[in-house]
Amino acid sequence: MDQHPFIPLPGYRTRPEEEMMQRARDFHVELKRRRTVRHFSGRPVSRAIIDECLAAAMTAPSGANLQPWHFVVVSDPQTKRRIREAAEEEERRFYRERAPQEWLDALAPLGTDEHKPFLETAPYLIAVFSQKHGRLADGRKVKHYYPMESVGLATGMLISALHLAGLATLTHTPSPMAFLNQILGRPKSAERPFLLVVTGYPDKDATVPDIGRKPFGEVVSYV
Ligand code: IYR
Repeated sequence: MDQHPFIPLPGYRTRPEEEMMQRARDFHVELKRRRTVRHFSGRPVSRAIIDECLAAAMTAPSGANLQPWHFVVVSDPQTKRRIREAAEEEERRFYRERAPQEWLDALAPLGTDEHKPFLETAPYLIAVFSQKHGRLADGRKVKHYYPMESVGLATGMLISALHLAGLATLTHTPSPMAFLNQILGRPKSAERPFLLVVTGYPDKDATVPDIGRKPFGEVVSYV
């Protein structure tokens, strides 16, 4: 394949260092306010906002720029119910049989269990799929590289965009998630469900666990 034409870096401008610091700080402060929320209001959210956030997610870097992702935005109540029922069935097995004690102990402080009412209350469930391969117009397969890493980056950008827009999110990973391929009609051979981004306004009585983050110096080293 021919190399793409190369163009001058579009839209880049240098900024005074003070402005850089202010922007970095503002972004940090804003992201620090993001919390995983498990109590959603049923208040509808305009699809245009979701689309804008998805468009932001799709700017993520990806292996060989092959963009190995697909997003299914679910708002249909019947489909949400089917997803809730399937997820709760898996989660029951997880909490009662499959999860090793060590895992249950790690989750205990967060108070999660097999009940997932938010899968019906939240106006949107965004199912993120990672694609092992894509298809050319003529049906030929195109292998994707680093799909998990790429989709992880896009999902991080998606939850940041949704947060910045003023919405609450919950990254939910029912395990196993193969039922999502079936319910949402996505090809099983090419696509793996990555996670569900439960999206909406927080319930007015929403609470979150009082947790923090590791100290900076523990997480960052300079060499
Ligand atoms: N998927 C289960 C369990 C769970 C696992 C992890 I790792 C979490 O950070 C939270 C929950 C559930 O959603 O309840």
